[in-house]
Amino acid sequence: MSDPLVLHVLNGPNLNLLGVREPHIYGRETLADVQALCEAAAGQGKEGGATVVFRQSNREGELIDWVQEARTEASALVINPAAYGHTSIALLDALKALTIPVVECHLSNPAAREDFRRHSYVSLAATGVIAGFGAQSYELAVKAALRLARERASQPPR
Ligand code: CA2
Repeated sequence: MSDPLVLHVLNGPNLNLLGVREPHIYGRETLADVQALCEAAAGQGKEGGATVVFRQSNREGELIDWVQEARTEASALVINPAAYGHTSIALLDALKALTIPVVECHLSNPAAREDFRRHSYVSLAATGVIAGFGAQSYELAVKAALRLARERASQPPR
């Protein structure tokens, strides 16, 4: 049997405030609720399920360290870079070093908000982007990332 997949889910600045402020934009779920949603979507603890490593940081350097860690430790990465998606070339450079599938995920739809949210550096390194479905964006992102990881695992090594 193949090794169980490991999915890293990274969350950027201020997402620790989820459910506490601005529920009209980001929903009522807390980050702990989102983590539980991701674990359920990954089938964590079930046969054939993936293990989810779920993290949040307000520090750009810490997020970059975790992206670098995902290079060797994860089968796929889901990242909600929050505002760093719009600003961080350093995060983009770290993501570009990955060969695993990367799914960028947003609660809101940044394309339908202020102009400065329309550009994402992270999108340049993402396999795909899911945005605008609230907490459900994470569920969709986890499913997409694991599907890509499974496809990759079933391909012969190159
Ligand atoms: O929609 C998303 O998921 C965002 O990544 C959220 C970021 C924003 O800068 C992006 O443009 C889109 C903001 C995260 C801040 O989260 C808060 C949650 C509750 C209360 C205050 C901030």
